[in-house]
Amino acid sequence: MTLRINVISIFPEMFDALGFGMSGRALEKKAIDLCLTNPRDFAKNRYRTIDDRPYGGGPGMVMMAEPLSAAIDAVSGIKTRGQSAGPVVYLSPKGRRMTQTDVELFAALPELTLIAGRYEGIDERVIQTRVDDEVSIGDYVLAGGEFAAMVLIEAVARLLPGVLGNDESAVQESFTSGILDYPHYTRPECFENLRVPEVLLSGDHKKIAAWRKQQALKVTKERRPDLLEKRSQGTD
Ligand code: 6GU
Repeated sequence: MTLRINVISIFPEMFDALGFGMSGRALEKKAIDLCLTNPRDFAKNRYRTIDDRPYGGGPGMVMMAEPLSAAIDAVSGIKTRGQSAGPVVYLSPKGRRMTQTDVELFAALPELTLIAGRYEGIDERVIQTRVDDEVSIGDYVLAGGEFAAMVLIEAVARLLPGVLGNDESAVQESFTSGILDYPHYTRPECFENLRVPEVLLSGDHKKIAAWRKQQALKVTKERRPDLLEKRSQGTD
C-alpha cells in the first residue's frame, strides 16, 4: 500500500529535506508517493505571477485563486482520475490544531493533498471550493505552510507499515498512549557521575514496566496535566 501525498507549494525544493531519516525510508520503500506541484506552473501571465494585493488594502500579498485552484485540480484526482481520492488539507495558522489522532487518520488514507500557503494567505474562495480541512501545527506563526506540511508528512511516515525498523516504537511512545514518554538510558552505566536507575539493570521486566509507567505519569503531571485530564474524560 502506497500513500499518495500531493503537495502544492511554490517552493517544491524545500521538500528535498524529506529525503532523510524516517521520511526518506518511507519514500525509498514507496510507502509514500510524493507528488509536488508548483502553482507557478499554472500562472496565466508571462511573469508567472501567483500573488496579488489584498482587496480592501492592508499589508502583504495574497495567493491568487486561479493558479492555486488549477494546481489542486491537476493533482488531486478531480481532473486527472475523474474523482477525488482523498481530502485537500490547507496548512494554516488559522486551522484547527493537529493531533496524533489526525495523524493516524491521515496515515490510513490512500491519498492526501496538502496546500502550503505563503504570504498573508490564500484567496478565501479556494478554501470554499477546494479545501476539506484546515490544519495548524501549533500556536505560533510560520512564514509559510511548507515546514508545517513536512511536519505532517514526517508524523505520518513513521506510522506507515514497514517504515519503522522496530514495529513497536511507533505505538509505544508519547501521545499514542496519551501521555508523555518515560526517560531513556543506554551505555555507559555511569556518565559524569550520573548512574542509570538501578531498576533498569535489574532484569525484572515487570518492575521495569511499572517504573516507566510511574515516570511517564510523573512527567506528564508536571508538564502536561491537560493530557491526563483529557485521558480521564476519554476525549482525543
Ligand atoms: Cl500550518 N502555517 C503557518 N504559516 N504557520 C503555522 C502553521 C501553519 N501552524 C502553526 N503555525
